[in-house]
This record gives sequence, C-alpha cells and structure tokens, in this order.
Amino acid sequence: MATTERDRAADELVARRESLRDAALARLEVTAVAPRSSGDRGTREALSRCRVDLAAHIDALAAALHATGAEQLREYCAFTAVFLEALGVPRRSLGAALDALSESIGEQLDPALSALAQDTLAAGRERLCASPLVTPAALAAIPEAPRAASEAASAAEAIELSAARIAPMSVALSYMRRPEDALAAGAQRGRCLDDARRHLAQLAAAVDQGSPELFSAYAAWAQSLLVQHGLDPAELVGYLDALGDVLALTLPEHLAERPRQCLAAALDRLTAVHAEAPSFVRPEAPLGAVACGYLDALLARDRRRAVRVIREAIDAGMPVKDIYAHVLQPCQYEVGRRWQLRQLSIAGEHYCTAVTQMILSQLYPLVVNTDRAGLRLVATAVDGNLHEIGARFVADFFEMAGWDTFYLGASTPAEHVIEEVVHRKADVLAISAALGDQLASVREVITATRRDDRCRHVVILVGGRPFCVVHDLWRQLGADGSALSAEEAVRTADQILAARSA
Ligand code: B12
Repeated sequence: MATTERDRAADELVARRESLRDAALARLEVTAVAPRSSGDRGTREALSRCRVDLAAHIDALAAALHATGAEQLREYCAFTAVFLEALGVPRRSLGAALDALSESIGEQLDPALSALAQDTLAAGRERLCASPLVTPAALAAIPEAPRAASEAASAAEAIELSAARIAPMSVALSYMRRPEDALAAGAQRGRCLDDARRHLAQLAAAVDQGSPELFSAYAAWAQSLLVQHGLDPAELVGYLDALGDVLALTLPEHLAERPRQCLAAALDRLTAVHAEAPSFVRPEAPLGAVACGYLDALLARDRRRAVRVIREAIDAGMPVKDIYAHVLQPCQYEVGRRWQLRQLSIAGEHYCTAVTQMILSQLYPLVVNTDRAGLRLVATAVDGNLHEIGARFVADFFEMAGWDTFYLGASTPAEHVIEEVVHRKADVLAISAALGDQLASVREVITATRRDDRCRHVVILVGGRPFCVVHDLWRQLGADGSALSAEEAVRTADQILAARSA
C-alpha cells in the first residue's frame, strides 16, 4: 500500500514537472541563486540553469520515491550542493530552491501524496545542514578562488590550471545525475576524485597532442579497469558526459573545441557492454608453448621453473630475439592484462616483472654481438616513466645488431639524458613512454635535444604504448621516427641513417 502511494506521488511529480518547476521558480528570487556573474547575460544564464536544476530536483525526488527513498535523495542533495558551491552558488540557494519546490508541491498535489513527497524532500533538505557534505578531501579540493582558465595559452593548460576545481565539480555533477553511483561508491568517494584527476591528466595530454584517439584508448582501458572493480560500465560514460558539461562551463569558449572532440571520441568508443580483451599468451602463437610454460611458472610464483623454461628453450636453439619477442614481451603484457582484470595483485605483477628482469640479465651475455656496427645508442624511459623494460628491449635489440648501447633505465630527467647523449657520442636516442601523460616530457626531451648544438646529428626515436595507439604521434612530437617493437626500431634507425648518408 505504502509503495503504491509513493509510486503515485512520484508519477504525479513527473507529470507536473513543468508546472511545479515554474511555480518554484516564481517563488525564488532568481538573482539570489545566480552565480558570481552580473548583467543580463548572467541573470539569463542563472535563470536557465535554475530551471534545469529544478527539473533535476523533481526527477531526483521522483526517483527517490520510486526507489530507496530518503537516503538516495540525501546523496543527491549533498552532491548537488558540492557542484553548485564549486560554481560559486552558495549552499543556502539550493536550500531555498528545495523549499520553493516543497511549497509548490503542497499547492499542486493531493494532500496525501504531497505529504509523502514533502517528507522525502525534507530528509534531503536536512542533509544540507550536515557537515561535511561529501568527504573533507572533496571539499578541500575546490579552491576558494578558481584560477583563471581564461589566462591559459592552450586548452591543455586551461584544463591543468582548473583541474583542482573541475575534478570535484565533474564528480559531483555525475553523482547528481546518477545518485545510484554515489550510493554505490559509499566510502570510496575519495577514490572517485583521484580517478577524476587521472582522467583529467590524460585528457589534457590528449588535447595537447590533438589526439582524440589517445583519450578514447585511455577511456576504454579505464572503463575495463573500473568494471573489474565492480563499477557499472555506464558510470564512466555518465562521468565523461558530466565532465563535458563542466568543461563547457569552465573553459573559455575558444579553448573548448579540442577537449570536446576528445570527449566525444571517448563517448563514441565506450559501450555499456564491456568486452574482455583476449589473452596475450596463446599456445598457437610462435613459441606459444614456451610462453605458456613461462607464464604458468610466473603465476605459480616458481622462479626456478621460470628460469628452467627459458634455459631449455635456449638449449633447444631458440634465438634470443624470439625469446624476447614471443615469450617475455607477451607474458609481460599478459601480466598487465591480469592485473587490469584483478586476477593478479600488484605484488603478483611486481614478482613476475622482477623474474623477467632477472631473466633479461641472465640472457645478456647472449645479446652481445661481437660484430661491431660502429654506431651508438642511448635508450631511456622518459622522466616520469617507471616502465623500464621497453627501453631495455630496444637497447638489447640494437646491441644484438652490433651497436654500442647505453641503457639508462627508468624515469630520467631531460638534461641528464642530453648529457649522456653528448658524452656517449650517440647516433640515436631512443625514448620510451608508457602513458599519455608522459608525452609532454617526451616533447621536452626532444625540444631540448634539438636545441643543443652538440646533438644536431642525433636521430631521435620514440616508442611505447601511446605510440602504438596513435601511429603518427611521433611526427607531432618532432621525433625522427617510431616503431611498434624493438626489432622494428633497429630497422627504422638503419633506414633513417641510410637516408641521411645517401
Ligand atoms: C611491469 C609494469 C609496471 C611496473 C614497471 C616496472 C619496471 N621495472 O619496468 C610498475 C609497477 C612500475 C608499473 C607502474 C604503473 N603502471 Co604499469 N605496467 C607494467 C606492465 C605489466 C608490463 C610493462 C612491460 O614490461 N612491458 C614489456 C615491454 C617489452 O613492452 P613495451 O613497454 O610495450 O615495449 C615494447 C614496445 O612498446 C616498443 N617500445 C617501447 N619503448 C620504445 C622506445 C622506442 C624508441 C621504440 C622505437 C620502441 C619502443 O618496443 C618494446 C619492445 O618490443 C604493463 C602491461 C603492458 N601491456 O605493457 C603495465 C601497464 C603499462 N601499466 C599500466 C599502468 C596503469 C600503470 C600505473 C599508472 C599503475 C598505477 N596506478 O600506479 C603505473 C604508472 C607508473 C609510471 N609513472 O610510469 C597500464 C597502462 C594502461 C594505459 N592507460 O595505457 C598497463 C598497460 C597495465 C594494464 N594492462 O592496465 N607498471
């Protein structure tokens, strides 16, 4: 009986959405809810935002009456308040809007239904008095005075300047639209804010490169990861949608187009249905049996067996290059995939990676080629990149081709890379990046190397995951070339050097 009444109250609210909204609007002193803007345009915008907000409040109330009731509306109110506060609209304005709505409901609905709706609304309204509204971290992240994105020279810079404000605003807005996500997130909301900051950093990187594809690849990856953490795949879609709206409000118009394109590409790519990527290790692939045996040993945490599998393959005459390309690399990718699917812990990934690094050290004597090519390579992971195996593979393949190689390992600052290039008299500099937000550092090394007179002749190659996603990224960053694998990297370097000396 009670449920039916609640449903009827909800249906009435939706049916009367427009007249309730207009009546509430008439009760409100619109300028009191206007954001910190003035003049006619500001008032018009405030009015239209207020209309949209009131309609959203009515829908949220109806949804709460249909579903779980007061708790859902309380969440809605909390996040709406955070969102509006981030826009410069004080919390009391939301309270005033809810009061106006409550009075309009009292006037327009039949008394029994009106009492039900008003009780639920009052519970939500009450939440506005609770402090803190969300998590202290979320509130602290909204700066008192937002920095002026309008002063930014580029869209990427504008996003970075306003990230501290955009992140909580976009989380709050997406929760305002999907209160069920806020409820599901529960105590994990602080993490949602961290995720939002990561999404923004990747968006800024893609915008900086003018590459929507880079961001859509990231979004697809992030969605699959979130799904493994039990989140609804639609949540990221909803979040990106909200982010688009927040950016439209925050960024100056002339900088809004590129971020919009990146978000549109990501939203196009994300589907509510999550398809799991297939394994990187397959028995039918070249050296598939060895790869399966090696992966098995890694996952069983059996280091001795892992070493034995590789030694037996070498003893059976399998080339070191093939062990790298068809065993170690796919197994590392598979380790990453399993981490992403939450089938492997961080400790498990670290263990497997440590074993692979140990195997690489053991194989090194077989890597050294006695026929010298008279050419020199410096290979490094760019500043901020902790993934060192890609650059190490590249260095080892050049070494196998007879080059003298200088492998610098993880995260090396630009000025130190250049000193090394100069002192080692390098012909080629190989730079490795693993994530989109490391591309700005790649550009920095390239620019600094080009600017240095001592490095005029140096061929710069770039590679790693982002370059596998967007194939002409290397050109945009000003490199001389790129390659999808270490083996191809040697061929590319040879071709560029041959073309130069022709
Ligand atoms: C091991 C690992 C780590 C280790 C690295 C330890 C170490 N000592 O290297 C640690 C734990 C540090 C780590 C950290 C992180 N990681 Co990680 N990591 C991996 C993993 C599982 C394996 C990397 C690897 O060894 N690959 C093997 C090498 C041989 O492959 P490669 O790097 O692609 O290199 C080849 C080509 O790309 C190319 N190439 C590479 N460099 C160059 C350079 C040039 C010039 C050229 C021409 C070619 C070239 O040739 C290489 C050989 O053929 C990958 C999974 C994967 N798919 O790669 C995830 C992965 C890259 N990591 C990932 C993530 C998210 C992270 C973290 C953000 C996690 C976190 N929340 O902290 C951090 C970021 C750290 C940072 N600031 O860089 C994601 C990236 C997803 C994305 N968005 O794109 C991946 C793909 C895992 C996954 N499936 O989700 N990670």
